[in-house]
Amino acid sequence: MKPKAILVDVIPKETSKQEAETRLKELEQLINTYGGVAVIKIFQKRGLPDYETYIGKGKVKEIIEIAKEEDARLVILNNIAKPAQIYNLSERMRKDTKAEVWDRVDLILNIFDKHAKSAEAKLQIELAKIRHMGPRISGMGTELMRQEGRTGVRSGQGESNIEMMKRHLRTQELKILEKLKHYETINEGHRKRRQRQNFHTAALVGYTNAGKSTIMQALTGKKVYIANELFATLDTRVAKVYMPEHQSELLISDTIGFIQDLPPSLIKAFKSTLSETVEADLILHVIDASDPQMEMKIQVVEDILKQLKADKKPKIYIFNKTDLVNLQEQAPGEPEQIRPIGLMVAGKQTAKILGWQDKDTPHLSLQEIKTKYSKYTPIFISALDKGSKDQLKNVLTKRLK
Ligand SMILES: Nc1nc2c(ncn2[C@@H]2O[C@H](COP(=O)(O)OP(=O)(O)OP(=O)(O)O)[C@@H](O)[C@H]2O)c(=O)[nH]1
Ligand SMILES: [Mg+2]
Repeated sequence: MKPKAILVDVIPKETSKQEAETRLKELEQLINTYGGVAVIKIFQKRGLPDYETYIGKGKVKEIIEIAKEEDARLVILNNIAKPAQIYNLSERMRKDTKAEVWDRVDLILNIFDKHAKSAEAKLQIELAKIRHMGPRISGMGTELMRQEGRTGVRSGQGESNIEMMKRHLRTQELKILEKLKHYETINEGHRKRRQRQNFHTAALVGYTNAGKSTIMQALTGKKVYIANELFATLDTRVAKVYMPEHQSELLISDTIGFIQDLPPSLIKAFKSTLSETVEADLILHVIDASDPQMEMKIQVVEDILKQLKADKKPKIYIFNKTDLVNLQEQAPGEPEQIRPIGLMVAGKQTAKILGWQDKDTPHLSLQEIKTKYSKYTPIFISALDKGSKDQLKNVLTKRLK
């Protein structure tokens, strides 16, 4: 049976209704990807999270009641909480319910854990878990968390135990880093060889589920895993496509997708997987044009590229899934019409179901998008369409000159 989950999001007071709904919708997709099912979605508007339990006291009581009623096994907090806050909340839940408490990063890490196939991906996840969960990853941590979680009480003995645990985790971390070095050396070797062969390289990046792997397959013919779920891809694949004008092969890499609210430590843990992106000559930023949150997601991806120090590279913006949107050009002389991207056919249906106000969504016309992102040679494709391969190759040929 799928574990039942209660989804909770603590959001700043000024968050719009649409943003709040989309955040919870994304969290629901994440729990589905994990294999669970959301029984209720709750948000709480607060200036600051509760010091002890992240969620305010009243809400905690409410959640306990729901968890009992629904026999929920998981409470997922859509935020990044401190280990002590998760511990305190877990203790409250444990008294009356069977529910475990995870924050957003715990959930993402558990999805990674389930999907990871390569030894390299598994090591990176282990590293991220140590960094995020700290003492929570092993049962050993429970008593220590109790000590740390008790506000204001810190015995000398407790302190030294915590130090001991931290040392232990640090040793584990170094062991994994050592093993990961081995993969980095191999990857580095591959990259050097390609450089010697004078191959150009392009890296597909983008928010998770934007269609990166579909584009990879369309361009190169290489069979890759494609699915309507978040984090379908967790490692990096490289395949080539012949570029007649350059009389050489272009190497395309497809990698893990990005998502909002990722702690930098998690991105750092995936350094070895993401090195293909960092080293590429050209970045292909894939964007789901049918997504109402398109612009926010572009920003998330740009921020992560910055953290990876890959933001200054030449880029192409690939607006994908245009089959789901209505994209006619404005005929000359016609009055300006709103042709919104980011809240199109699919977006409008979703908006209706969720009862969003249209005014919440910033509308951008096709022309506005072309102007705004002109630096990045924006192209508009549907990766499912046979013609997309030639469209992409044309743009690549132009940009690689
Ligand atoms: N309608 C439509 N669906 C698309 C298009 N491109 C991809 N999809 C679908 O979108 C979903 C996600 O595609 P993927 O290629 O797996 O996306 P991704 O960016 O690799 O996602 P992750 O690896 O999970 O980060 C799949 O169900 C695809 O079939 C498109 O142009 N139009
Ligand atoms: Mg993928």
